[in-house]
Amino acid sequence: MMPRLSRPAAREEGLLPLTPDAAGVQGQQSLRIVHLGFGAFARAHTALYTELAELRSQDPSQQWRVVGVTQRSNTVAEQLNPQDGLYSVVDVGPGATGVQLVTCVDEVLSGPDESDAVVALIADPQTRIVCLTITEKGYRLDAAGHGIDCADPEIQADLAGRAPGTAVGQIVRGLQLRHRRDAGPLAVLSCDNLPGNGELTREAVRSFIRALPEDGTEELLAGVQDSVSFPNTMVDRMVPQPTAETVEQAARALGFTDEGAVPGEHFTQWIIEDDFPGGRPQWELAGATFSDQVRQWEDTKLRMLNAGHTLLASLGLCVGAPTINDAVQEEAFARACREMYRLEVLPTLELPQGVDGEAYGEEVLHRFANESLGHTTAKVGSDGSLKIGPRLGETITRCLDRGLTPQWASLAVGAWVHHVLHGREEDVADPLAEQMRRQGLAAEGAESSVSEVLRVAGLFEDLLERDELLRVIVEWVRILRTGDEALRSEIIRRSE
Ligand code: CS2
Repeated sequence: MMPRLSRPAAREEGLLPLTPDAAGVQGQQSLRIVHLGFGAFARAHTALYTELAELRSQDPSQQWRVVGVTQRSNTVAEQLNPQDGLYSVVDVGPGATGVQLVTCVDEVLSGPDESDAVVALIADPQTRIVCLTITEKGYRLDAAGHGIDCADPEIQADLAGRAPGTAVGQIVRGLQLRHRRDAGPLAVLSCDNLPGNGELTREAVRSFIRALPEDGTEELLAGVQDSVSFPNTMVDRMVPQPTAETVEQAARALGFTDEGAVPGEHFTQWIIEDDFPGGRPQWELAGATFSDQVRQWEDTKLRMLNAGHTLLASLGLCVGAPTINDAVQEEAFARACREMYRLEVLPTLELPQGVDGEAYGEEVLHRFANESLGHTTAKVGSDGSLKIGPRLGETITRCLDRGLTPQWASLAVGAWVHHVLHGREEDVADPLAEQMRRQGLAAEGAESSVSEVLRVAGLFEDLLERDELLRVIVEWVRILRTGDEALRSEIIRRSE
């Protein structure tokens, strides 16, 4: 039996960087990042950047530490806490460079059970950044995306004053306490795949504060305005769920059992707006880019990579392809993705300076074909009701505005609708799955059925008035109903 990873054991093996004391550094200031939604992505991306930045930093006056917070289950806390916060990231596929031990995490709190401790940490003056990777649904935004959804029972319960269970509730309670204590400035850094993620998070926080029943909300809003920043960011790395194989690979490299090991493709990118009033790690030393073109980067990544992911995952789910790699190996599906990029996304997208759109698309397709990654269509295709709007909405709107029929983006929507209506029930992972299927199937005729699913999901409401969009989505759904082969040959026919 291999011993479990822990700080004393890793120190003995020489796997840990020297502590400041041991390195002879006096009076170092320890600063903290509280990371809400400490799942596999956060560990293989954001926390890894902090680790590498700290290892390469030449500034001995500061040390950055991370406390992770889980949103739903305790699994990550159970994996990491017995290992004193240590875990490793396993590089997977072409270009892979091995296994990196991450040592900058102090502990993982369980958001649902320890929310008072989470609030206290957010309010602590040593905390300078609250990072979020809570996925699209974690924000609990209203359908228009202009703030939190006050009809959400969890938000209502948080507003009424319980120990907060939602991420936005925890942030606001933390800010309230910070404000009372005058604990100094803070950056709230959303790292989720939403366009304008910083602005959306600011609006979520502000709308939550405005909805609070107590006094003092005006003052708190002014405090947030003065001392809290919400930088926009674009994050990119494909991180599948860890498997037994990940744990084995980590064990081979470390000589320890690491139950918290996470896999990630070799490619990684992070573009950030530089607005951190309480300071930040030198993430640029780990390869992050500080830029004032974050919006272009976010749009490019969402509308190319994430939209392609959604297209391939939906098609893959319809034909029973288990992974993204399996889906992109199908000639028809790879063609559909290329055509969507070439005809619908690139002509309507403002690229960041110096980026070649066609080459970007080819690189993305190459990354999708990473056969060691095992990124499942089930995972990528989950939560479609929340992912489709940010990934495909802009492309569809802009094409329609120019009189172009976005048939490839509509294929992504059609395949998703088909899966929602006719996939095996247990395979449709979406908070609205049951409602979308029930109401979709109750509607009479293909057209009403499709528009009912989209209506329940709150997708493309105003666009559906334009017959063209509904027509082309319904056309694909009809083809999907006739079978996989008909689908493949229709895609090939239309792309020739
Ligand atoms: C994926 C993303 O699961 C999904 O929805 O599209 O997690 C994707 O892998 C990352 O955004 C890549 O940076």
